[in-house]
Amino acid sequence: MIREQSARAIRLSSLPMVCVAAVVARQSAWADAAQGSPSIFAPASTPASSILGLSLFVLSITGGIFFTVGGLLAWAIIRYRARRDDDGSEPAQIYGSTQVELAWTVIPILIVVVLFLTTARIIFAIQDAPKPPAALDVTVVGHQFWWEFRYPKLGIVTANELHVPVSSTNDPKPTYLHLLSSDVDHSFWVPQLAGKTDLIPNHPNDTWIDPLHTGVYLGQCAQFCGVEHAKMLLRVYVDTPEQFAAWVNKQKQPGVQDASVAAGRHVFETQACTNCHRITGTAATGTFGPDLTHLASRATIASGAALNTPENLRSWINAPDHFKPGALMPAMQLNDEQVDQLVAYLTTLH
Ligand code: HEC
Ligand SMILES: [Cu+2]
Repeated sequence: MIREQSARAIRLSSLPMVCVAAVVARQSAWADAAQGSPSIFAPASTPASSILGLSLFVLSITGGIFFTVGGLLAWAIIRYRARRDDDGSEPAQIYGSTQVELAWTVIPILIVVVLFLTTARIIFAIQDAPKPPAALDVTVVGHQFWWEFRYPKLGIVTANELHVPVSSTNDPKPTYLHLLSSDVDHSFWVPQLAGKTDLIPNHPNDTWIDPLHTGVYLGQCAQFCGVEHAKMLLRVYVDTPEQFAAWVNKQKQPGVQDASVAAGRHVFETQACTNCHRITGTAATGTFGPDLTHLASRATIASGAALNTPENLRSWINAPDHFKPGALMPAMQLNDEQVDQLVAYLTTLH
């Protein structure tokens, strides 16, 4: 019975070890699947790497404390358990020990000071990083429930899918993000690129990323901002310098004018769509919803809620609630022909 109990105690006390081992094993799997898996264990940018380094440091110190305290506790429980031949008398009672009390006061204070200083050092290293002249500036505006991206120096406005150039240690090309909100609190979080930074109304925040590998990095609004908060996803495309230049060139063009879809454009321009959406080169100048000038260049619609396919566009226009119950775009009550024409038009907007 007793042997069984101690075996169980050992099994329980080794549980956290097993968890840590599992996390470490998964970590290499995550690193392989780096892209597409929004994992803090596969950093691809300096701020994210610094934060992971700090987390592992804190985890190793707190893990050390956990195993020391847990181990001593388990040892005391087993070593001094009740035995059949106990006479029931109390053990000797000892009060006050200056050494022991000093030790358990001073050591924790030192540990907290070390954790505090290393954390503060990383926070300031990220916040105060000097901005190189080659840095790209992007203004990110949080909306219920989508992201607006403005490139003030390039004259580009887009939504939900951020394009940035790849950076390297020799030739740093970081992207500096200026974070604003048009309504409530949101939080910009792409775990592989940087820590969370909130977008607060009337309180601009700044952060930066310097992605070191090309690819798509996924993220998500990390602050509850309303019913559709969970479907306020982020995609960051890290492009080669050539891909990025080509993307910039395309985004600077006004909306494609394709005569074969003039009927769809007419529906768009004569419905309330124009109050909320902008398509440069048309009468539509609304800013309440995403800029649609280059809608067809995006892989997803509605902030990652659905893939950008003609069928999904049709469902979206008929009933935005189908993908995003509570989305702030109304169902427009158009007939099938109008929706078909609209979808045909929207799919030409490369
Ligand atoms: C009252 C304002 C409003 C009106 C009117 C409106 N929309 Fe929207 N639209 C929005 C908002 C807000 C979103 C973003 C929803 C989200 O992702 O949560 C949106 C998203 C979209 C998207 C997805 C864009 C993207 O990049 O993800 C498309 C396409 C779209 N609207 C088309 C239309 C069309 C076509 C009409 C007219 C038939 C229309 N909208 C009318 C507000 C509006
Ligand atoms: Cu949000």
